[in-house]
Formats: sequence, structure tokens, C-alpha cells
Amino acid sequence: TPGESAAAPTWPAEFAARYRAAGWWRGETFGAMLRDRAAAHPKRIALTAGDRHLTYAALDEAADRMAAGLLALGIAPGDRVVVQLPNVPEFFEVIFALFRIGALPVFALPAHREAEISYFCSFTEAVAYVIPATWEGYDHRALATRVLAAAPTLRHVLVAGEPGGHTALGAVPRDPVATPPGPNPEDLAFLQLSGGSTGVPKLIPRTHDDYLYSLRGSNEICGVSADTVYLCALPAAHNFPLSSPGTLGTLYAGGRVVLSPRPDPDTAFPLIARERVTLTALVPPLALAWAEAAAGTPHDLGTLRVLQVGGAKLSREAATRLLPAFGATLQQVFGMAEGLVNYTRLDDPEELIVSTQGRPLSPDDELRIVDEEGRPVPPGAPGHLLTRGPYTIRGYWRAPEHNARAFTPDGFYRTGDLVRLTPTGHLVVTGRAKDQINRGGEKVAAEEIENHLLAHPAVHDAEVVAQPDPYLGERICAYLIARQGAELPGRAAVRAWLRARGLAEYKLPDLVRAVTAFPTTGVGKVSKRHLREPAPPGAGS
Ligand code: J2J
Repeated sequence: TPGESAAAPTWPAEFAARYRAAGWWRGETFGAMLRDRAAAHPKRIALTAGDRHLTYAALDEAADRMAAGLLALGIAPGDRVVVQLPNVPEFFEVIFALFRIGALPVFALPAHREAEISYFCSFTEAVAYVIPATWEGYDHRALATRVLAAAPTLRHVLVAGEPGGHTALGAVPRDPVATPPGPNPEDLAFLQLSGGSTGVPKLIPRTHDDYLYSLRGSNEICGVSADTVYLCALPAAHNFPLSSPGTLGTLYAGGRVVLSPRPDPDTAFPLIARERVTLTALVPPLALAWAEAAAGTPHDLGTLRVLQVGGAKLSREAATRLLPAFGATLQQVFGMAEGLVNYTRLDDPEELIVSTQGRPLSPDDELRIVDEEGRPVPPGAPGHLLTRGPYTIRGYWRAPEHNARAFTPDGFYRTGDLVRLTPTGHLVVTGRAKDQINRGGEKVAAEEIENHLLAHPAVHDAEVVAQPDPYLGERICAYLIARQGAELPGRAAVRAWLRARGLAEYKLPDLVRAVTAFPTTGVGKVSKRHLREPAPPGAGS
């Protein structure tokens, strides 16, 4: 829909023309892609979830019926729909239905709570919110009732399962109706969430053309074909298992997606054995837990050909431990929902696989590694990574002020990652310049947590930083200064208080330390670098 593309900067015409001429953008849409696959091999299994197997024809038909139902409810092209579904078939039925209509899924994670969901619904002016009835012991219907009160545009809550007071997905009308013509390939397909480094997460507008190219490119690099059986163990909505090549890449290739409700080895290993899984994606802490569990497992993991690890830095030591644990090739993946994805290649020498985070997917991915002043660093020196290319956004959705900082005037995205380039063209992630904590692959914006902490009556000032953690890589540490005469809450009380404000569990501080002042830089600004240095033993809680 033309109106919505104006909500974010897009590629200048000469770039779009180049990407089309190069064959990256092929004028496909998600709706047509699924239709083609269903026509080509209707009886092949597209999705497996527990004992349910959906063929391509069944998924295609379910998406059509769902689209008809959503249209009947009044969901129109360009409308935003917040989708908070775990790894269940309805996730794919709903998003393909929305793709067919040209309505935009807004991808929320199952862990998100009232603070995040209310923000997504109100900021995107969402008309509908799609949830499971309950997940991991949590009642999403009660959450939805509270969100309805906070988001004036929200007209429908659609529930996969028992609806409570809302509408069951299974009860939306399923009769075929006249469908609108559907979106164009250059239109937005969905809004993805940024890891974020600001008070509220930014929304990432991805088009059919650009995302489908990233799937095709990923498939080629990862050897994904109709024979691939991909296990989705991470939350399906996350960009890594969605697209690198993930579930959507596997469907693009006509392969089979197996949904794991949880990522732990006890859940995943029996699925790998039973479904003969060939490919899966993990974050580093999970990969290490899997390697440990693989040693004594009775389950046959021998079908696994490629184990992808990404989302957070995998140390050389950890990578070396993973190599012999599975019969699979290890692949490092350094990607971002904004676009750029780097892969070690399956035939890279072992040394590159354990020591680098891969090289760009596309020959048209442009990288710049620059110093604080924006000048290119000497070859091989560490610096800030900037990038531009055929599947990297040119701006966030409805965020002109932030875009002016997050993108260069000539359209390079400032990733906030510090990297160096090897002579082979691979990237090594050396650190991070953005104010974010990467908690085992889960991204937490320090400012978002600080803002919540500052609302506490006993808190005068708050700083949130990452601290090294042997298992997670990083954990969240909150430093608090008390108000005059007030007593600061301890760790448990801080966590309970943030939870009550509706913050997702993974964002709650792992450590809380009371201090009387923050270290400052020469110019009197708070020095987060000094706060990150491990505190002396015995300081704080
Ligand atoms: C170090 N840092 C990494 C890695 C991501 C594929 C894979 C991952 C993501 C993802 C993704 C890293 N080593 N291997 O979208 O398609 C950190 C960087 C990066 C940020 C992006 C995909 N892999 N990171 O993790 O949008 O800091 O995407 O900028 O969640 O994660 O986070 P996100």
C-alpha cells in the first residue's frame, strides 16, 4: 500500500533498479510463493508440529481461509496486526493470511508482556492482536484484556485455542470471499522488531522483494533444498529462525519445517531423531547446552548436517567445543533484523569457522568499517560496522529523528557493532558500541530498563550495563542511586516491581547494586565503560 511505504525511507530508485537488474529482487510476494509451492508439490509436508502434519496444499488453503476470515472481520490491506504466537502451525497460517491480504504482521515474542505489547499495539495503531490461549503457564488472554484497554485502535483479539472472552482463530468465518489483489513485491510485508538501544524498540519495515531475496541467498549458502528438514527451536518470530534461512527459507525451498515448542535438548532431541532433522539454529548458550546433552543421549542426532549458531558472539573456545559434539558442520551466523546477514560457508576451513562470524550473504552487501569520526580504519583494524545493501533497510518505520542518527546521509545503517575484517573477507565481532545488553542472544536496550527503574519512588538515578557471564555471555546489571532518605529495593524487589510494570522476564536485571555515585568520564558524563568493569567483591547485592 503506497501510504505505508511513506512511513519509512526506502531504497532510492537507482538502487532498486540495480537490485532488480542483478536478479536479487525478482518481483515475488510471500502469498504467491506459497501458492506456487502448493501447486508444484501439494502433497509434500510443509509443517510438522507434534502429531500434526500440514501439506503445502493444506497450508496454502488454511492461509486462504484465514485471509477470508480476517477480511470478513474488517482487516484491510496496510493494517497492522500484532502477532504473538509461539512455535505453532497457526503462526504460519496467520502470517501467510496477512501476507495475502497485504496487512502487516508485527512480530512480538511470546515472552513479551503488557509494557511491550501495549506499546506495539498503540505505536503501530494495530487493529488486531493474535495470541495463544496460554503459553508456558502464562494466560495471554488476560494480558490481551489489559492491552485492549490501553490500545484504542485494537478491535480484535484472536486466540489460537480456547478464546476466553475473545475470538477463537478457529471461529473466524472461513468461507472463501473475494480477496483484494494483494500487495506488490516492493510493498512492506511485515514489521520486525529491532534489538533496540533506545527507550522503546524500533520497528523494521521489510518488503516482500528484499526479504525473499535474503531467503534465496541464505538457502544457497546453507544448502537448503526440498530435502531439508529444519527444526525451529528458537521462537519462530525471531529474525534468525524466521529467515536465516529458517522456517521461511525452508518453505521457499519446498522443504519441511518441524516446530519445537521449546529449545531445550529434552524437547528437541527426540524431535531431531523422529523427524530426521537436517538443519537447525541456536544461540550460543543453547548450543553449548546441546553439546553437553548430546554426549550421553540415546537419541539419534546423526541426520543433523548443519548446526547454525548466532545471535550473540560465539567465542573460539566455545566453537571449538561444539565442533566434535555433533556430526554436523558448524556455521556461525552474524545477522540483524535490519538486514545484513553473515555466514561462515559450509566449506570454509575450520579455522575460519571457529574464529569468525562469517561473511556477507550478498555480493551487493556494502560494508564500511570506520572510526569514531566516520573515517575508514586501516585494513584489518577494528571499527564501527556500517552497511547498505539489497536487503538492509534504509530507515525504521515512523522514526524520522532516530533515522537521522541510525543511518548515514548516503543510506548506510549504523549497526552499533564493532568488527574487524579478515583478509578472506570474513568479519570478527570484537565488541559493541550500542547501549544494549546481549543476554545470550536476547537483546535488551539499557535505556528502556533505566526508564522503568527511574519511575521507582526510591530511585534517584539508574544505569543499566552488561556484565560478563560465563553461560549467557552477558547478563544485566542495574546500578541504582537512592533518593535522599529512601531505601533502595534489593534484587528480588526490583525484579518484582519491573515485572508488575509489565516488562518481559528476560529484561529483568540479574544483578542490582546500590551505589552513591556513578563513575564519570573527563567531561562529566556517566561512564558506562567503568560500570561494566566487574565490581569489587562484596559491593552491593
Ligand atoms: C556477535 N553478535 C551477534 C554473532 C547477532 C541471523 C542471526 C542473528 C540475528 C540477530 C538475525 C551475532 N556474533 N554471531 O537477525 O537474521 C548481535 C549484533 C547484531 C544484533 C542483531 C539473523 N549475531 N549479533 O541476532 O536483530 O549485535 O538479529 O547487531 O536480534 O545481534 O540482533 P537481532
